[in-house]
Amino acid sequence: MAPTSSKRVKNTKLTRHFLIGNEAHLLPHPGYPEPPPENHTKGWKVYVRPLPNGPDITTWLKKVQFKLHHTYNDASRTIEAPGPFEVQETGYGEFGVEIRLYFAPESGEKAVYREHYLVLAPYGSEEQKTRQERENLIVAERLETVEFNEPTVDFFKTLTSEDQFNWLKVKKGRGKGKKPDFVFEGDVEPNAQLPEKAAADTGGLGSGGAWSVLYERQVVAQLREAEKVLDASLDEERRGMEERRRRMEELGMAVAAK
Ligand code: SLL
Repeated sequence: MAPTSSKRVKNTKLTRHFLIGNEAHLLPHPGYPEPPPENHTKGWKVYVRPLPNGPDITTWLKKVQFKLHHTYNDASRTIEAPGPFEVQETGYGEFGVEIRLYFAPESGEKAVYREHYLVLAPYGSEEQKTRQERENLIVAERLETVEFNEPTVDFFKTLTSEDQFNWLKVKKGRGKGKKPDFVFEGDVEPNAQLPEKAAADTGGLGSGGAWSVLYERQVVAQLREAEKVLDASLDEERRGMEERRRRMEELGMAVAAK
């Protein structure tokens, strides 16, 4: 591997969205020990996951540490990439799971902390609770965001690479050289997040590439420019109106003075 560059890409912020949550079932439930451990009435799984159609999170997420309630043996559970970043357990009570996210080494970023409070009992409207009970499934998850400000050059490269979407694609035979081609099949498309840069983007507006963050920035810049022009002409219009009003007043006074 090439030596890691600590050079940073200026004026650039990359964000990644992902999910933190838990699912829970009343025991007994398939996939959990039977009989359940004494006093344990719930089976649950706490997790850090990519968005269903989003880029691969292992591009930036290399390790997740889940810290459970101290009543658990080995309360600290560490999951390395490629994951899945999840911990399955049984228990009786809810508590806050402490979650530490560790980033790719080339990012030079320190680990960040999140907390997820386990939800093991039905919640929401009566209708929602009834459904959760009927399905014996509770899901409590939320959208999370990490921001990488002025990422290192190497990290920027991995975070803008097309490969991040390969996990949504199907391997198709062999492409040019030795690499397999990855192609989208069915209705799975990476639509949850704009790619930083369109695959075939040669830069510039109207270059025919897909919508991307780069393209979006250019459009925003153009709109700002247009807004400035419009503001200037509005100002001019306002000055003109003021001038006309002043002259009419003068005329009116001239007429009244006669
Ligand atoms: C509560 N404050 O009382 C919480 C504590 C404890 C969670 C929740 C069993 C651990 C084990 C378990 O569910 N601990 O027996 O290994 O609701």
